[in-house]
Amino acid sequence: MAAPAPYRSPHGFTLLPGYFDRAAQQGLLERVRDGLKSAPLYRPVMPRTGKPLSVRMSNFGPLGWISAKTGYAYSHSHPQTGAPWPPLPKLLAQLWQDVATWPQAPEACLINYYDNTARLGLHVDADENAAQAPIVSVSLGDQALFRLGGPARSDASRSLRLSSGDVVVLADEARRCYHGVDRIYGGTSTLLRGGGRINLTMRVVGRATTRKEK
Ligand code: MD3
Ligand code: FE
Repeated sequence: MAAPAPYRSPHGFTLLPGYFDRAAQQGLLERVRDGLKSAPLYRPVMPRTGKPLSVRMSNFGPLGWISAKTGYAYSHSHPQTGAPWPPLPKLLAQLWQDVATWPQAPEACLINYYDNTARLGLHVDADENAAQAPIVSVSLGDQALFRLGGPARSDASRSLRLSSGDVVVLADEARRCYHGVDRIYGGTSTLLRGGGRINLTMRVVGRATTRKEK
């Protein structure tokens, strides 16, 4: 009798636990706070319904991912201020160079802020024309219960905790998998005064700005 197949992480999923030490996390956080001065966190709304997300967002880089009543898009400017997004901090550009193994630099870095009640429903990241390029993620602050499924919404999923300083690289098959954040564990980190969690995801967008109705 064959043993049950082991549950394998999708090919291309790499978790680098504790990649950034506390000092580096603090440095990164300072850069994020600088950027948020000119590009404040805003609360995106769902396409069509206009229902607000619980996660608040902003971006670094020439392009930023936005969600509005009209759809998801990559935009050159902040939806509320109309100003261009702040440049990607050097520390993050360096991280991409060190872990992405991709010739092109990231064009967008989405900043997600979760308070202790925020969550992010299961979804795939499909608004990038550069669908082959990896995504690199950094977690700062409170731990998150992250869920990673397969390429179909109904595929089995597994959950893992992401902690402050963790880096995740999503390439190949993993890049196309469903994922979400089921909960934040308040009080598990002292990095963010006031608590909560920041997640940064660097992406190559490719070609022109997209606007897709979903
Ligand atoms: C797995 N962010 O911004 S980061 C997102 O913790 C997003 O804020 C989550 O999902 C967060 O779109 C997860 C890790 C991550 C990022 C992109 C992925 C995992 C992924 C794309 C495909 C599969
Ligand atoms: Fe995602």
